[in-house]
Amino acid sequence: MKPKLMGVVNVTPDSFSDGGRFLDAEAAVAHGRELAEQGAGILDVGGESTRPGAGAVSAEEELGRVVPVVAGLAGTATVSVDTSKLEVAEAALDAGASIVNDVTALRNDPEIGALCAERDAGLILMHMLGDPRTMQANPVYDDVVADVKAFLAERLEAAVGAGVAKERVWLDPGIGFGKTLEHNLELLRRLGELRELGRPLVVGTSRKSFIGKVDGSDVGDRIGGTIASSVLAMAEGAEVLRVHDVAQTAQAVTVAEAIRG
Ligand code: HH2
Repeated sequence: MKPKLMGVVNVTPDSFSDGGRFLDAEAAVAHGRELAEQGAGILDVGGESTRPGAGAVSAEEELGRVVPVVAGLAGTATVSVDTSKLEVAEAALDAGASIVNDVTALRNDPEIGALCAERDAGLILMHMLGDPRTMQANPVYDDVVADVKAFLAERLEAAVGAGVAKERVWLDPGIGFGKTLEHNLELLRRLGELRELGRPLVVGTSRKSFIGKVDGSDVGDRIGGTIASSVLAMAEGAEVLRVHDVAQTAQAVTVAEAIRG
């Protein structure tokens, strides 16, 4: 099955790859519309950077960044909000988002589970070791794939316990979130094992530093690595690919799908 593309719409001054460029809400909405035209079926709007070492943002500030962009994009595509804060998730759902993308998998604000249940919203649960300030310090796993799988299984249970329909939950191994280069490569190589959890997999490799660690490329020059990793994730069963470069990834996915038949 051809995966859906989730286009990244960052409204932050400090995102690692496009920080500051779309701070202006109007520009962010225009960017989101362009990504939808290029083939993004989902637009992921985020107002807090999760870059390693990034500073925290208040709920008020994050809300101010995210809500006008969600409202401007609702109706253009399915909108997800990339947040770990209950207030921001709630305001974004009010403004027209239908998915909450929580990179803390309900650990920061467990009540996001009840909110999604009540609104029948989709929920993305992502694996992260530690938090963005500390996650890259010295990540250690017994077996990174087994550990991530056990974590996601436990978080899926927590979401279902909070009332979220299992069918509304998507799972994400969290490429780059508390992982060494080897951890990231191993997760991508063995992604298929996570399909045993029985939920669609979301994978975000776009422009991430593991690509630069493989070939020395800078963040602005990682489209090739993004496409290679996205297409291999697709071959391993990823159903959603979270990317900045939608047009190029859409072409890659379309050609890969044509070859697979
Ligand atoms: N990666 C980032 C942010 N949110 N959400 C999911 N589900 N999966 C990911 O892999 C993921 C995510 C980091 O990328 P980006 O949004 O470009 O950077 P920043 O967090 O600095 O805005």
